[in-house]
Amino acid sequence: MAARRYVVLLWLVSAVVPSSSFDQVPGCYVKPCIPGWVLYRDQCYRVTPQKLPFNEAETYCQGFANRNGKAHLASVHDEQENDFIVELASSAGIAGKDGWVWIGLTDQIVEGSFAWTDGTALSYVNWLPGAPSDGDYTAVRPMDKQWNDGYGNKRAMCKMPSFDFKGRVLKACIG
Ligand SMILES: [Ca+2]
Repeated sequence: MAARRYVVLLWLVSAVVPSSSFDQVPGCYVKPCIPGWVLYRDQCYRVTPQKLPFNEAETYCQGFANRNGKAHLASVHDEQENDFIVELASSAGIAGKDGWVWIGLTDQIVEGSFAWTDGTALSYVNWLPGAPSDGDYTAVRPMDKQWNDGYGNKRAMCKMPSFDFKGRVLKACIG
């Protein structure tokens, strides 16, 4: 039993977090999010430290995963989740009229048909007046909480299931 638990721990450590993250924050973590990610409802969120093109940001997010699923650019499903994302982006220093953060909404596959990169249903939008126009990728601006479509390099909001999503409790130790 103990041996099996050890194997699970090793798997979790190797699968969930890049070693560099563990190197920075030694200790044991018992649900719900890996270090640097913030829990909201049953999901964990993190703003990328670097500015990236939309599709590279999606790939970056997908580098984080646990047994409940992998991260994607964040989908946003209601005003409360939008408010949470805005607050997290603001706390990461994204502010002002030029302060935007990618979320996972794109119409790059079928022009005019927006879809979330995590495959969840499009149930809520918060476009700026006049948006979307001719961009393929969506960002939210904390200043007014609204969305616009565009291009370029931006910091991005990643979202992944928490460890105890579906009632599971997992533990990872480092250092
Ligand atoms: Ca488009």
